Amino acid sequence: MFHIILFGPPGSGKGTQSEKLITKYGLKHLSTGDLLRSEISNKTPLGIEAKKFIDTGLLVPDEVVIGMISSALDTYHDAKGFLFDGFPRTQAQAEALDKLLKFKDSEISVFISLEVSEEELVKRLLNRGLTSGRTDDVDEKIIKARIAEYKIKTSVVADYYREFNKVVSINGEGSVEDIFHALCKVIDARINEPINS
Ligand code: B4P
Repeated sequence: MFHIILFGPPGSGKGTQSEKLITKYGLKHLSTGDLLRSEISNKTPLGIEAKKFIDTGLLVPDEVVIGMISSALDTYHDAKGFLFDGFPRTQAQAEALDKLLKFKDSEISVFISLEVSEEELVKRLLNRGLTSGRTDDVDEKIIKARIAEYKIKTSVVADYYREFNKVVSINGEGSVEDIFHALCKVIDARINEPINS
């Protein structure tokens, strides 16, 4: 099985590139952001709770997102691999994911980090906020809170995977097509490599 983590700050293009990558590589897309937004629009108890965090730019508690990913892994047990988008976002989530994959005799194949300047992130998210209907994209203060939360809690996740030699950084600024090609180059170089080689 081939599993990718697509990593980066809010607005770095994880969702945009994930759509293209799953089509090309036939992986199952697991976006915790999409899963949470679906819970919110269905007004489930989990969604009502998660909305309070998302609307203020904070991360949703670890146990909530780990539970969601755990059940998605069970649901899609016959997938040929997963593309994790927006997960893991804390070290606790990274450790939990490693354990869940170990149960399946599997592990993360590559961790790809999209690098984008803060100025560009704010511009992209405000721009998306004009049409997305996402409450977390319309207010610059909330966007800045999301970026701060990323710096404090999420950027350390790259250090965690760096210890296992799995991290590759990609410039996330430029055209969507150019970034996609850079991602494919990294993936193609690893996809036929035996794990731990
Ligand atoms: P997410 O849904 O993961 O979303 P995101 O970080 O906003 O965006 P992404 O990086 O996917 O950006 P996109 O491609 O869309 O998280 C939302 C919230 O959910 C979090 O703040 C948190 O509260 C909660 N949450 C989610 N997962 C969690 C977890 N694991 N633990 C705890 N809480 C969690 O791109 C953004 C914009 O840029 C788009 O408009 C796009 O068109 C544009 N764009 C993309 N690529 C571009 C390019 N190359 N050039 C110009 N524009 C580009």
